[in-house]
Amino acid sequence: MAAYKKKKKKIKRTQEPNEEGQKEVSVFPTVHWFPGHMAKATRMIKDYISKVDVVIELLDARIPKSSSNPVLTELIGQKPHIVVLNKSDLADPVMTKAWKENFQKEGMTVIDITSTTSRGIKALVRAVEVLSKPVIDKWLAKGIKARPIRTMILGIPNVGKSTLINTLAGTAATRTANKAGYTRGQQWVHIGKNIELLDTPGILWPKLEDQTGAAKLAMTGAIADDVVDLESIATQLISAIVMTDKTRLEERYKFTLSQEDTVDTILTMIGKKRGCLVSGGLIDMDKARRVLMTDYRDGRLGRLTLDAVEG
Ligand SMILES: Nc1nc2c(ncn2[C@@H]2O[C@H](COP(=O)(O)OP(=O)(O)OP(=O)(O)O)[C@@H](O)[C@H]2O)c(=O)[nH]1
Ligand SMILES: [Mg+2]
Repeated sequence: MAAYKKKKKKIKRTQEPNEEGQKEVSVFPTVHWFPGHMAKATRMIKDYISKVDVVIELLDARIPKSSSNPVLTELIGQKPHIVVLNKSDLADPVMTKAWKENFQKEGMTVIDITSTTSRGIKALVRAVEVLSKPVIDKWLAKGIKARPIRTMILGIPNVGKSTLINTLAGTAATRTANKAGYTRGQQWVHIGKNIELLDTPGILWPKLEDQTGAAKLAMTGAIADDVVDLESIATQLISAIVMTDKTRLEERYKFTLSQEDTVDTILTMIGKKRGCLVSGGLIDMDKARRVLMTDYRDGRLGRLTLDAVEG
């Protein structure tokens, strides 16, 4: 976390023309934000990827497109590769099905799981076994004695890599935390006799050029709150919820919304209901924004997928 905090002072909102030539307010700094530990982790992953037989790429089922790291896609290359949509308990099941079909159409092996409850874990182990069979057959053909299959779990920060490994191993072997950027070192874990798994630190990519995608990474908790423009992120999240189903907000915070309500009036009401006050009885809008974001991340505003399948 220290790395994030150090960079905080350098953040400024930049304005860049979008495709239509209009000025778009950037919600993230496009320079000077990539933490040093992520650059280091990227180098470590590059070193290790050649040593593993199968790669498990963990995506967030709420944002399968925005949580796909182009740097990892490039590093994975042609390696046997399983796409795993985690946190499917927080995603819209109809959208998850559509995303799975979309990945399958592209020839990918894809599985949706909830690593906190073990849902989908057996299917994942089976998929690792299926993908490793040709590798083992090759060893046998060459007369090489089989060793356990080595796999590596890759993904953005906070997507649930360590939780998945813990669940697979049936222990609390690796550390987990509900904040971005927790795992720092390398840790191999044995799954039965035949599979070895490497946990890796979550990484993002240096240039978060797609501002909408970056905002979704922030909404779901992959980017630490202290490096984002909270006002912009909360505004986009409220808009996404209202567009999907405004009763989610009404039921959670016990108020009724009208046509006249704006993001500010909604946040003010959330702040009032949750006692987010500063002296003089004013609403602490940042605190209200954090309440909203935490509620979304923890599924208290219902299952909401933010990336739609295109085409
Ligand atoms: N609802 C839900 N929460 C999950 C799921 N998987 C993980 N989490 C939660 O997400 C948070 C982050 O999990 P971690 O396993 O630490 O994530 P990580 O990818 O290892 O994070 P870094 O090591 O920081 O990159 C924790 O609070 C987990 O309990 C899931 O399937 N559903
Ligand atoms: Mg971790």
